[in-house]
Amino acid sequence: MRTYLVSALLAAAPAIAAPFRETVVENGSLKARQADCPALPSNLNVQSTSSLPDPFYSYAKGERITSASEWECQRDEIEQLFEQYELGDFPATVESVDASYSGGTLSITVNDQGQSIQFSVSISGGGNNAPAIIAYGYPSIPIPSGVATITFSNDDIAAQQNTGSRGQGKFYDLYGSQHSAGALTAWAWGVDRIIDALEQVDAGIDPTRVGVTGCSRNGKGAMVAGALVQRIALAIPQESGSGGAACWRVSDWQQTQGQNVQTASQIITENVWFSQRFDQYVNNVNSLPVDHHMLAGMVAPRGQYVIENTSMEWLGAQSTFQCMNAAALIYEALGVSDHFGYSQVGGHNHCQFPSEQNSEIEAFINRFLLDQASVQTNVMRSDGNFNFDQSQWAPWDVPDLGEVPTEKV
Ligand code: MCU
Repeated sequence: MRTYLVSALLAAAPAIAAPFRETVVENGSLKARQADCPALPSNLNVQSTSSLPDPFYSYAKGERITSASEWECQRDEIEQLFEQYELGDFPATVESVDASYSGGTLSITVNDQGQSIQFSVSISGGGNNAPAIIAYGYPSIPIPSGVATITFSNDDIAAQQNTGSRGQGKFYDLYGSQHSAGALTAWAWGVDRIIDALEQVDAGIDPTRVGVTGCSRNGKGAMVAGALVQRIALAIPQESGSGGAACWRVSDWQQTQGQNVQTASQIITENVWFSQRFDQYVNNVNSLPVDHHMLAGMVAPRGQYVIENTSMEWLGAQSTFQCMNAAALIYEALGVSDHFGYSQVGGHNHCQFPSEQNSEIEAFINRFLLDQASVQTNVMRSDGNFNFDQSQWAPWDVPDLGEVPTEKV
């Protein structure tokens, strides 16, 4: 059992204007706001917009960003907006994490604010510093040999039975049932702690090569974990639909076209995935300063392969297509278009991975978890009859920000 005191390291860490904050404190769960990022004004003056908000506009600066060196602060600003409008607070640091590993079980104790909680995940197929994929619930994608599977019972961290699950689960045992975080945020916090634990004990896993996946409600979770946990190298949200790869604005528009699609106003009546802060916006999503192209964009420049299913009307097939095409523009602006893939194939049941996507997912895993830098990961496709309507949904200019520095390409 090893204890790792993040707060001690934080105190010792000089205030470095590092391009990526994980590099400030090694092996830690540091997620402090960058002191050198311009602060968000207390009054945002959000302009209502029926198209997707401009992801390059900085409220803190009062203008658009123009260079990749500004991306870290912009990503951080977008995170603050998501926390404030949809997700609730993502606890920045924890006091300490204790971890032990034995017989395929990684046991994790998190101590914070005078409380502690314990949870464990099971690891199969690791060893010798292998990469791994954290699967929410169970994996419903093919995971190749050479890549371990870490099974994460995310429901233990935050329950998701129905709206009565609000404030239930280990996250809330630690932080109180009134904490603003919705379940998606609480699960991402759990992922952050799993990586803390992998950094502390030798569980046969390389903590710098960890992906995350989940399907459906857990697919929403996988996208949010990729967005909030910057130590995740590859996000693979599968059939996440509304609340994940769909944009609220496009889903509302689809509903006006007579489709039976999940919208913001419905989703908060179904479950506790989002913070209660979101409730006041669901009937007027045009007033949100964000939409989910920006959630997916927060993963940039890290790897992301988004899987959707054209046969599921409820997920918002058109919405995820438009939304993820807009997200791809964020990767494009950063000069890393091929770090993002979108693949939408129907004709199969929900959460059943069709074999025709095998080569795509393999490519993303090979490139971002198995360090095969030369593998081609250009994927943007749908078997639906859709065209990206950029002038309707993403009418802003895509700047050439220059390439953002990345470790894994
Ligand atoms: C696609 O994710 C959800 C969806 O948001 C819900 O409306 C539906 O009830 O359940 C889906 C799911 O998680 O299916 C397993």
